[in-house]
Amino acid sequence: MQTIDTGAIQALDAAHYLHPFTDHAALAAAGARVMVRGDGIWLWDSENRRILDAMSGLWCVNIGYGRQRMSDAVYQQMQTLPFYNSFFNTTNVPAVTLAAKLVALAPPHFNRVFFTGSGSEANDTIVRMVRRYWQLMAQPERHIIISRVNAYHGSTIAGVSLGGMAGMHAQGGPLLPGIVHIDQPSYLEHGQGMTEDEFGVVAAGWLEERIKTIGPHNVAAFIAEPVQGAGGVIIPPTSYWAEIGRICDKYGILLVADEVICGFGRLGAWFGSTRMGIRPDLIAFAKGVTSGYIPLGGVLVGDRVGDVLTTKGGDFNHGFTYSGHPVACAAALENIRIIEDEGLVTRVAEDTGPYLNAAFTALAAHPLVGYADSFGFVAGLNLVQSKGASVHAHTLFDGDLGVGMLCRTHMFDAGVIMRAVGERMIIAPPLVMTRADIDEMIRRITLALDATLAELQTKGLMAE
Ligand code: PXG
Repeated sequence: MQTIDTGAIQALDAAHYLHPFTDHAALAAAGARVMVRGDGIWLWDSENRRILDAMSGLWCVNIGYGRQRMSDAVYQQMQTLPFYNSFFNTTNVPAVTLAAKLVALAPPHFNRVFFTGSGSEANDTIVRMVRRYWQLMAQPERHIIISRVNAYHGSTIAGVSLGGMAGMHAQGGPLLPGIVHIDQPSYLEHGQGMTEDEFGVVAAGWLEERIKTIGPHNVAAFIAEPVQGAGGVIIPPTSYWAEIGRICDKYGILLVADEVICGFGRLGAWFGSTRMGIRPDLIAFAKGVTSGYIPLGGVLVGDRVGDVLTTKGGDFNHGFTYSGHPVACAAALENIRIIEDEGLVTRVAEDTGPYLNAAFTALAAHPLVGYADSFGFVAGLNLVQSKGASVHAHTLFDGDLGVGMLCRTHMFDAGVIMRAVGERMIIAPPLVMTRADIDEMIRRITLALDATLAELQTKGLMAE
């Protein structure tokens, strides 16, 4: 085992390394946690603490850490052809093979793939592609893309504009024009007085209202995550997506599914759209396509757009140096083979997903938990100050108290990584988790909830 001088790394980190989404003064004061090693669902930090990674890195390490087959596949491709571009009438074997494999896994109307280096670039590509499509269809006035409040679509300028994160918008302006947002289908936030299915139809209706306000002839596309991830694992009611599909069809609007988190087994299907009954025209993917071992993203292009892009107008003037990177594509191919060989998609759909659902939703019995839900291998629970007769009658914590962050620290102390989105605590565990692993994760989460409750009681922050 390699010995690491934690203090020295932290000092260099504070001096030179700008982290994503980070308050650097606070980080420098606290010192960064130094991750050193991973194996399966476990991580080790530089102090040799073993931590159960219930977030799969950042929603991506679907096959778990330390897979020899991945190292071998990448090593072999690096030795054969570490890089070549796909411009100038050139291609490479891993990119072609992966494109064909993705098409085979996707719903039948998908026959083409555009590769990028990340999820943000995938969504930038979607904006370029949607605009080009309507230009080629001689309807360039269709330029407005409708997205949702609290959506996350990346951090490039198109990504931040498509996304609905207030904090990012506040720092990112002026944003890309021609993007508007409707509310998210959060039953907890907006569903009072309705059943979940009634609420799903109401929430989808917000799309139709907005289309009518803008004028359908001006609307290019609607983009959404099948289940909102970074926004706090917002699982829409079953009725929502069917109604969204009907509305997009009615007005001829392109439907874009951002599957950067939901793809590659996370929701118990190769693509979350399938599980949610969505029939998208375009799919953004990244993360789980390589389980994060090497960066890769892309867009699966349905025939409605693909047939137009490839038969009209000559060049589509868009692409990246690393589009179809052979090493990244080789990593994706091996990752997909591992998912297939181990039957992980079916396992999540039929075995570990339902098992997680039963164990996780039972956490709602904890005095601090007002609501807990899951879908496939994403889950979230809401911390509440006191419980009322229904989920809409709980007393919520004042956001300024930072209760979510406090709980996150207790999670880490209990040796489990969980994300806090306000007072909603979320997980997206590696798909390789067994039932026993799930039990161990829930045991650690429960310990941390108990510790959080004890601290809140000591501070007088729980209701009497
Ligand atoms: N779409 C979705 C749905 C995502 O979750 C992106 C696009 C952008 O992907 P790249 O590869 O450009 O990061 C994402 C990324 C969080 C968190 O805090 C989530 C993401 C990224 C960073 C933080 O949960 N998702």
